[in-house]
Amino acid sequence: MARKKIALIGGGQIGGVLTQLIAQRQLGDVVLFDIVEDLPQGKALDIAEASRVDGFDISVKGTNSYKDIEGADLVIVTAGLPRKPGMSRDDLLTTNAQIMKSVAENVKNYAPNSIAIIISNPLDAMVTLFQKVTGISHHKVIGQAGVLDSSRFATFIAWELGVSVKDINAMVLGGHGDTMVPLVRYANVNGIPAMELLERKYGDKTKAVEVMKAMVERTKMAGGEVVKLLKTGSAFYSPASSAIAMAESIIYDEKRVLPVCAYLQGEFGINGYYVGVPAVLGENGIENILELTLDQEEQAALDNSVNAVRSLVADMVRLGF
Ligand code: TXD
Repeated sequence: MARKKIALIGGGQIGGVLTQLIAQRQLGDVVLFDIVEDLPQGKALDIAEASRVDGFDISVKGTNSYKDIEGADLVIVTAGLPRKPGMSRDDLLTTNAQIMKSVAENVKNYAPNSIAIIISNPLDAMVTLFQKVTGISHHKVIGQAGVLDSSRFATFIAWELGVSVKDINAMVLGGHGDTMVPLVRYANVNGIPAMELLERKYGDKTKAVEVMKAMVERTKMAGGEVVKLLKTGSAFYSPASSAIAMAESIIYDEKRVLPVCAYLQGEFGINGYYVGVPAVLGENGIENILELTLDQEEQAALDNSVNAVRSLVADMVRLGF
């Protein structure tokens, strides 16, 4: 099998970790692009020099020239500013839309047949813009948010119940903002509803609901919690790992069911917007969107989240993008 070519646009914090993870897992040859001179070359050299110790023989190239991404099979975009303490993701809109537009124009030129995973914030708007500018089919332009938000939710549940996080299934739907929708009713430990285990732990339904509510709130604010601690940027290890899970499912055609930012055409009653939903990821990108029954409260929360995405996209259009 020919080795895949993976282009990473943005050689900052997430781009660097992505490069290392791809190298260690030998997912494909990496081209790391950034506009900052020498930065991607320096990171690529540093990571390549670990090849003997880590035992990988893929090529890792840093570049400031878009020509080097030519023919990439997979493109992962992290270009754009991260949040500083006190900022919301939406505060990044104007700056990052400008960056995303130029990234998309170049991907359109050099890698129009690629599948793209977008990570830059504000996520839902950036995916929308990237797809619009490149014209790449919707099912091949996918946003990363849900895998991370769900992993955060699962981590908190595992800590609370004192069980391995490997046995937690928990999903977060909706936009990648404060209105995201952690699905409590479907959260489980190897099939056992998380709420049932919480009720048994506390012997009290009200207390169990209160504890779950706190975990839901922490999940929604988890990005901000990290920003506040780091002070100079936002989370980067976990977003990189999350994008790698998506990339692996695509490259190895695993058909994993992952919550991703996908373009909806009527699913969940939503039409014409990119929103976080469970999807099957395989060699063709998004191969299926899995709909599930939501109760009234869950559907209302999802609708509220979609409204936030809608107004973000409207703001972006108003700004001329
Ligand atoms: O789950 C998620 N989707 C996210 C998204 C979780 C955490 C952070 N998320 C967002 O990813 C964050 O808000 C940012 O918008 C992106 C990238 O975060 P990162 O932490 O990697 O930011 P850095 O370290 O500032 O890196 C961004 C790089 C930096 O090296 C810039 O020089 C580069 O982007 N950059 C560009 N690259 C290419 N082309 C252009 N025009 C460009 N402009 C800046």
